[in-house]
Parts: sequence; C-alpha cells; structure tokens
Amino acid sequence: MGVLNATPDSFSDGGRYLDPEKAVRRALEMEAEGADMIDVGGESTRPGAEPVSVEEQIRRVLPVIAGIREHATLPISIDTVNSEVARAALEAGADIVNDISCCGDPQMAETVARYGAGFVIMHIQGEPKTMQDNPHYTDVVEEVECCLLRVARSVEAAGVSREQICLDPGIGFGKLLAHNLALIGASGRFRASGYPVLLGMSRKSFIGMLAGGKADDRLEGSLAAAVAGALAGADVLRVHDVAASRKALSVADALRSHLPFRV
Ligand code: HH2
Repeated sequence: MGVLNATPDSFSDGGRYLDPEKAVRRALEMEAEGADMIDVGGESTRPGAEPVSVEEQIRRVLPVIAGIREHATLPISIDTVNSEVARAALEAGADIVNDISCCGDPQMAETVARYGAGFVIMHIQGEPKTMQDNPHYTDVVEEVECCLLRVARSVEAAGVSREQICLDPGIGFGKLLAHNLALIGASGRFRASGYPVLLGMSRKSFIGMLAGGKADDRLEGSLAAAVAGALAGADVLRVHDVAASRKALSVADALRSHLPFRV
C-alpha cells in the first residue's frame, strides 16, 4: 500500500502532494513501482496533529481520487476517520476505507457496508493530539487484539462482510517503542484470528529511535521493519518508499519457505 498524503503537514510527505496533479502523478508512479493499492489521506494523524474539517479533507482528496481513478484501476483507499469523507471518496471511486480511529464515527460501519467497501480497522489508544503523552497497557498484544476483534464483530453486525475487513495494530498510535515491537512481532497471532493484517511502520519515529535519522532518512530501518513484519505474518505493508519496499519484500518472500520458523 503506497502512502499519498494530500496534506500540508504529514510527518513525512506533508506539503509535497497538495497539488492534485502532482499527487495523481505520484500515485501512478507508485503503481509502476509495484504498489497494489494507494492510500490517499487529507488529514495528518501524526502525534500532536489537530483535526481537519470534513469539507477541507474532501476538498483535498476528491480531485486526487478522481484523477487516479481516471488513469488506473488499482484499489484506492481513503485514509479518514469521518464517514462523510469516506462516503464522498467512495462515490469518487475509492474502494477501501482506512480508519485510524478504530471506527469511532458511529456512521462509518454503515457507510462502508452500503458501498461494499474494504475496511481497515486500526487500533489507537487516545487520539492523535495526545496519544503519545502516556500510552499504557498491561498486556499490549492481548488488549489490542481484544479491541480489534470486538470492533470487527460490531462492524460485521452493522453489515460489513468479514472478507472486507483488515486489522491493523496501529504502530505509533498511542504506543511506546516496546509496544510497537511486540505488536509487529504478534502479526501472525492477529492473522490467526482470520482477518488479514496491515502494518504501517514506514519512516515512523520508532525507526528513528532504533536507527537514528529524521523521517526522510529512515529508509533502511523502514525496509528492515517491512521485511520483519511480512515474515511475522503481515499481509499488507503501508509504505512511502514503494520501489525499495517491493524489492526488499521480493527477497523476503523468496526466503520465507526456507526459514527455520513459520508463522
Ligand atoms: N499511519 C499513518 C496514517 N495512516 N493507516 C493505517 N491503517 N496504519 C497506519 O499505521 C497509519 C495509517 C501515519 O503515517 P502518514 O500518513 O505517513 O503520516 P500523517 O499521519 O502525518 O499524514
């Protein structure tokens, strides 16, 4: 999954794809580099970020989604916590809703169900503005799994079919370094629940903590995390550096069946 943020302030690509033409070009470039889907967002969710109005998100993402759809058939996901933004994006040609609020909008499940869209349910503790202030868990893997499965069951009850759901433990969303590492390692356990698993680790601060570097200088660490996540059982990797990730994952995939452990 290639990341495309039509925002002025995303932690890594903020401000680079505010012009819809540039954003569409980047989406097509990521498709050529091997992305299987593109995740378009109009609101940064980095730690400390303020919410962006529904109108402004729609203004940012709609021309991008429509432009990608005009030139490509690959699945597009809309990265939003608002059902109104999701609905506008699905009308414009998006296929998947990527919701980092763990389905906080009471209308979201119904909207996803009505359009038969895919649904990424991501775990978060707190909200972006304050989530890194004091994340706390007794057993992070157990608690995240429990929460994701509870929400998955409730969105199924609202009409979303099981096959449309993907779970994401929410790396960096109300998590300390040790929490992130435990959750990445538990990808196989989450997958065993019967849902595919998505991990978003690309250029995040836990990589900076382990390997140094600012967001744009975390490629090697991001590739290591993508490979480790894939081998641990993740099905979808949300990445900024599509070409490099594709290459790294090809090697990991070839090695998978030869490794002394299986997930
Ligand atoms: N991470 C970000 C945004 N959306 N969605 C899912 N499902 N999982 C993630 O880990 C995830 C996500 C944050 O990254 P980015 O979009 O690059 O930055 P920003 O939130 O600043 O726009």
